[in-house]
Amino acid sequence: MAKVRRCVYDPLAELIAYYAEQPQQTAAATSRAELPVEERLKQRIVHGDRIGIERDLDEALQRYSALQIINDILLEGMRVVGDLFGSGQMQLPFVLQAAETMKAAVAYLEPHMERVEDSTPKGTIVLATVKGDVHDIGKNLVDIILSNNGYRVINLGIKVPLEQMLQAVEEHNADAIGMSGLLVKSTAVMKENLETMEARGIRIPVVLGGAALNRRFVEQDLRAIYSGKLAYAQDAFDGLRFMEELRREKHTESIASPTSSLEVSLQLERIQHQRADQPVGNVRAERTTAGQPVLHRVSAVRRDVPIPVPPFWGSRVVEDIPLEHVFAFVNENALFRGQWQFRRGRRSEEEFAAIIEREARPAYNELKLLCKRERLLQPKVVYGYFPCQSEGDDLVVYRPAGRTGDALYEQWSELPPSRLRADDAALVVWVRFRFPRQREGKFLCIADFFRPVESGEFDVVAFHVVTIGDRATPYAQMLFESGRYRDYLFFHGLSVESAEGLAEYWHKIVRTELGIADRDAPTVKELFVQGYQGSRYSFGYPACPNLEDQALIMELLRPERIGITLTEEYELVPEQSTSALICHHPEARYFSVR
Ligand code: B1M
Repeated sequence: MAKVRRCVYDPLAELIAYYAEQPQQTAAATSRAELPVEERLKQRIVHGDRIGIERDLDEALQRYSALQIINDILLEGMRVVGDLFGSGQMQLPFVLQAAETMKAAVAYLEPHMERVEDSTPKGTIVLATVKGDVHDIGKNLVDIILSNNGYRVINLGIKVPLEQMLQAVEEHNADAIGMSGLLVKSTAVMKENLETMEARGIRIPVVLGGAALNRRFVEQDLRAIYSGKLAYAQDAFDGLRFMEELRREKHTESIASPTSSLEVSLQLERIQHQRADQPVGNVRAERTTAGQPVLHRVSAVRRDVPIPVPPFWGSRVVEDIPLEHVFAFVNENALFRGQWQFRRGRRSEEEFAAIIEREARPAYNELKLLCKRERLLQPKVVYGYFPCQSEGDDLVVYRPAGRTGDALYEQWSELPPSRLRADDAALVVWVRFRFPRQREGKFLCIADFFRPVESGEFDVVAFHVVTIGDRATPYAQMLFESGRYRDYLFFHGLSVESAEGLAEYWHKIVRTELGIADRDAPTVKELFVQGYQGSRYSFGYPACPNLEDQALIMELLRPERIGITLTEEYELVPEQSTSALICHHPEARYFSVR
């Protein structure tokens, strides 16, 4: 039988294959020492091993210029890293470790790059989180990947108005703008920015990314309004591919179609929509302003379920919350896979679980200790229980008639800690929420989960705003700025998931205080999939998408008391904060209004 012989030796392919087999292992120093210096340096990049790299760099400097070392050796290593990441064989934390090594190597070589052209970057991008948005991490990951792959990144930070971006483009003669954002609001800001640029005849290439963005919106809606090159980037490596393509185009001076070839894969935020089976709603008769009767379909949600008694009315602040209680409610799946981006790829469940235990869990345990010791996370909650009634699709929240101003932001001792009836207390309307209703399926609306005004009874609604405090953001920023990229990803991820964990934990406290926690599932994991009575709805999510209603929660709870403010685009600051309306009704579940 003829032997299959490999006749082409491709060192890059060999290197990829080698690391694919053992991506996270540090090569034994002895065997590495025997390799030619070029291979040694590449290995160091791929393994993220920078201890003693200066020796190898000095040796390489005897044969190559600093620029040759960067372009032909180190960047080659980063290319392997990119390929391993792209094929699912390397996890993001290791990519960042490689980037850290790259940064350290470039910093060491910098004094050797004397000629101006030596330090010429492959291209320049102005990068920013758009106006009103405080989300940093997505953009910073793009910064790390680009700047350690030979590009110059002018990172303008968060809440950046378009004018500032354009000014930076001019000042730095940039080749592209990258805009990032967390919320749907930010996608509207991106659209506005593109419209303004189009109107002014600016055609600089733009790349957009962020959680609430999707490829269809960018490639269909936004491309229609902007005639410059425009691309959607699902992750930081898509940002890199965009810049590489731009560079290629620039070099060949060919005019590529804006719809061409960026190999970005579509990631749409997939919301679990309930199946629109048979309409199961009831019909509600209403009148138009002209007095004409109209029929609205409403849900068949029961309106006579028992109303729990809250432990107090009004609101209070809680600051002495042990971190262990919060950590117990951190969703590890969201942390490891969502934030730290450990991917299973083509591995078996068992192999993936082993990676998590070996690489993620020790880092998690260490980080928890650090956060406790240094008090980096300081959980705080403001929450309260309020009398309420539904009125059509509205939820009306009441206050005691005699309370106004600062007196609203304490416990309302004049109200009895019992169920309230219309003639029990002098209540007046304080805040009114208007919720959207499903136009198909069950015709649900959050207001349906509360006693209607006609019942003469007051229901109880809880609200909370939680934060893990104001030390996390500057600490994360410090890690990023000092090039500790892996630590940055880990710490930032834990900080935001701790905010979510705190919300989950506090929801449990509320259920306990309302006396409905006996319906809780036995494990925390099951609580993450609503294994309890009632629901925690956050504005901006699919059942109550109106983010502006954040302002009404601010009015009800005044979360400034725990250091939280709202941006002009209704984002909470610090970013590791979240708010919710908590509802006790047994039929209240997550749903989506389209
Ligand atoms: Co919430 N959240 N959240 N949240 N959260 C989203 C963003 C949401 C889409 C969920 C949903 O509706 N299904 C939704 C926004 C929808 C909307 O705007 N209406 C939402 C909402 C509503 C909210 C709150 C408003 C809820 C509330 O409290 N009422 C609130 C707002 C927070 C605030 O105001 N400060 C809130 C809070 C939170 C937590 C704090 C609990 C937590 C952390 C948030 C944070 O990171 N700051 C959280 C989380 C975890 C999420 C999801 C689940 C994940 C976001 C995340 O951290 N991703 C998110 C839903 C989702 O995305 N599945 C959701 C990890 C991060 C590394 O990725 O920044 O997207 P990201 O960056 C990625 C890519 O997007 C890309 O590369 C990066 C690396 O892969 N990328 C670029 C980003 N920018 C790029 C630029 C580029 C190229 C690539 O070139 C320029």
